[in-house]
Amino acid sequence: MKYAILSDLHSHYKNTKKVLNHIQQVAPNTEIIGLGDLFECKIGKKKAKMVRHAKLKDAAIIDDKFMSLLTFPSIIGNQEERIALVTGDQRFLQYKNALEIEHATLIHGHQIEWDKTFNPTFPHIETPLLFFGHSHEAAIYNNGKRQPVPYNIPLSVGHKRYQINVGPVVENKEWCLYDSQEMTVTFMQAQ
Ligand SMILES: [Mn+2]
Repeated sequence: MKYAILSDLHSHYKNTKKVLNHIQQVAPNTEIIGLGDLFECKIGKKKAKMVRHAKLKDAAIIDDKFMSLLTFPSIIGNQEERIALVTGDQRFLQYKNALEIEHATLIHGHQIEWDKTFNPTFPHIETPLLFFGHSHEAAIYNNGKRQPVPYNIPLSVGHKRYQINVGPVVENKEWCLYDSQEMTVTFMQAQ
């Protein structure tokens, strides 16, 4: 089965549309899954500690045009958690913390421990592959060791342990194609 995995949309209509079009073009009939931060919370981390019962329009960037693109399942990101916190709107908590697909675990990445230089310490998981986002930087690690990101070339992952940061939709229009039959991962970028 083929999966198109995308993360960190941050309510960006144009780039999300471009990524979805690119997926449609190069990998039609692919199962699309989001890794969270679908929406942009307008209230910062610090301020959010003090804010409750905010109006949705004051707390998040959400419009019908962008909503109409969200036809695929997603897990939860820190933006959804914060929007739910400051507005009390439970709809933003409808997403799971993690999802397991064939040989792969999907998380947003805010559950990962990041040091000051944004080096992640990965949690122990059952599957060989871990897909995540959050830091807005595509990356691939084999057993925790970082390697250069190959774009547009299917990387054969076999059943080795790889941790894959799919990169952000919002700045870079990036996404990953995962083929669970061939066991390949391809980093993609829409133009
Ligand atoms: Mn994000």
